Amino acid sequence: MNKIIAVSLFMFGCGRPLKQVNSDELHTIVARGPVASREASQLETSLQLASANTKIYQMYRFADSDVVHKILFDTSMVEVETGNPELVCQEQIRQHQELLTPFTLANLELAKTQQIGKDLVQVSLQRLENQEKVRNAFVECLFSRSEDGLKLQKITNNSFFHAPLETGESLDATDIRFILGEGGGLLGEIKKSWLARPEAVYQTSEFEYQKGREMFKLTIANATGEILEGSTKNLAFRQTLTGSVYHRSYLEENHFQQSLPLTPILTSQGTVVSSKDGFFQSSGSVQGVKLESERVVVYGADEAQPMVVDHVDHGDYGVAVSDPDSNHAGLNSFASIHRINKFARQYLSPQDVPFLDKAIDVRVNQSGECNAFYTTGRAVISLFRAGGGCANVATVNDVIYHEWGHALDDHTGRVQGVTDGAFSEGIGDIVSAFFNQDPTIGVGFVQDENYGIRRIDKVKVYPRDTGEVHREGGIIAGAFWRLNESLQERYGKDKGQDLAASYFFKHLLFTDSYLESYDSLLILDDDDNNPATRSPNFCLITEVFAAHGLATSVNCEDDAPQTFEADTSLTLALYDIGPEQVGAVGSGHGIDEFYLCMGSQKTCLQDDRIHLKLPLLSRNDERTFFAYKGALPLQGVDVVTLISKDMNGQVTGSRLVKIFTK
Ligand SMILES: [Ca+2]
Ligand SMILES: [Zn+2]
Repeated sequence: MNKIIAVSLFMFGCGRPLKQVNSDELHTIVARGPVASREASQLETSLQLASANTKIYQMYRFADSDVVHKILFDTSMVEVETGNPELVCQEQIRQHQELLTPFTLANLELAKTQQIGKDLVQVSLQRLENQEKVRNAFVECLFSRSEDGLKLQKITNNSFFHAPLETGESLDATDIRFILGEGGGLLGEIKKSWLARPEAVYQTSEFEYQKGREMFKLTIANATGEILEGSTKNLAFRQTLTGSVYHRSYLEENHFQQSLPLTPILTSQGTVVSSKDGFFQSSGSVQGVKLESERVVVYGADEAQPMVVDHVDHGDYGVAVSDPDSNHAGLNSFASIHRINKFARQYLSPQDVPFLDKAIDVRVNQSGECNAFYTTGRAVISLFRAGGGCANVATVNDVIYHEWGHALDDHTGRVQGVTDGAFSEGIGDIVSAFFNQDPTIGVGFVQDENYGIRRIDKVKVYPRDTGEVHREGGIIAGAFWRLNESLQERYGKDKGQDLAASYFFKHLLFTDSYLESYDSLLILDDDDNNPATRSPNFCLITEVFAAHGLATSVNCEDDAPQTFEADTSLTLALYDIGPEQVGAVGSGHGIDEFYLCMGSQKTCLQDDRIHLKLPLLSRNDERTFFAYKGALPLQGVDVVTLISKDMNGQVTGSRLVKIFTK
């Protein structure tokens, strides 16, 4: 009772509630550091759309605002500018001002022009507020320079600070003193300056304080007392964690350094975990890494604890770990699982397959020889040590991908589990072959030999080749490999490979036996939800599967992929406006109306009720721009059709574009 009264008295005495932040939480805020790591998070969350036929080929927006962070230009389409770079830059910023809001050129002052390398020039403009400089706030143009003049490559908008702190707390010097307690080491207010966030500009005060031997800095908005930034003053460079691994197998003369994402790093000041891109921040010295991430945990032979790799090299920009004693077996299998998981994520989401977010156990250097296996239901991959004429399997990536394919099979399908042994072997081989774009499986499995243990481009036919599971698995693996080749013949290398991989991974969601694969592919290929009409690649898919005894041959030819007049001047840029919500800017050459349709051209041009009209934004000599603000219904949509119409509502052109989240 006494205690409660004491607290109440204190609260009244103070005139306002006690702060929820305590000393440890303050330290957590500060541990996030100055806000320098914004790049990666923007790329993760920004929707972008690359389209080949516009000067602007990519734009990145800040994840939580409408403001453009980067505009990348296609220099093959940009006109050469003569004149001095500062004036050209100011003019370009003026022209793109709408995208770069909330600036006006009046708030920007020429700061620096720099030659970068032999033929790049960068012009930096400083952002001002009340005629004072906003800290670290610049807008920059990057030009390539040739004898003819300048070509704009990029406009970068670093004109505001992007504070991720959401403490909901406001503090002043009294509060900080209170939180730190008696002798807490508040060294006082050091300076006032301006900082800008996308939505506002703040006049700020910076406070320094000390904890133990370390000095810290807090930046607080004067008007609200909100903490905008906290950081240590002990300089710790943002570092990259890399590990020695193989592109494909130990047969490569040199192992290479691959960044290790999501990996616990053991330092003299505790454990930190690297980011998805392998970055980390620590002022402690690195002692090793633990091979235990959200995606994979690696165990050595007969060990109950995750493997720790402690052979550490400190470079200028980061830390490289290696495990030469075991030929990098642990690191290589760790990195291989991350790599193949990332590959599958291009086509399957963790919502579809929660397994992608689950750690799989990998046991390396297992006793026994010449094999590897996956244990169903337990998500464990066992990889044998070298012996009997075979390599250490943890250094043969194809085998790791194959085993991971079994695990994926175990966690997909209308029923979970491995329901068809031959299908599962086929899945493992297809995962390896599609990742490597090579039909040879198991390169390096036999010690020091670069031939694989099997190939999936030899035609095996159902039911002739049924029997032993690996051999029988070659029927479906061969069909998918041929599909991969045929789609590339039809659509070109990139699109063909992408479509084949997309169909393969997605069909696993509802296919339990390879005898169902053909039907599943036709469902995925369908573009009008009508099985009575042939899907765009019906004849191609049927021919491939019939050649492997998995479909009945039909004598037919698909329509040419492009059946409507294409207008390649149509472009679309998407940007985030909130969680899973996007807005759009469309443009086209000399067009009157711009429509967006979720789906393929064929569907969209047959049914104009499903068109979404984008309001006119602006027009210049070359292009007309249209903008849609408000959330587009894009969830689950992977293609949209851009449609231009004339004043009379007649379609003048269309273009199919693919949407992907980066
Ligand atoms: Ca159909
Ligand atoms: Zn297998």
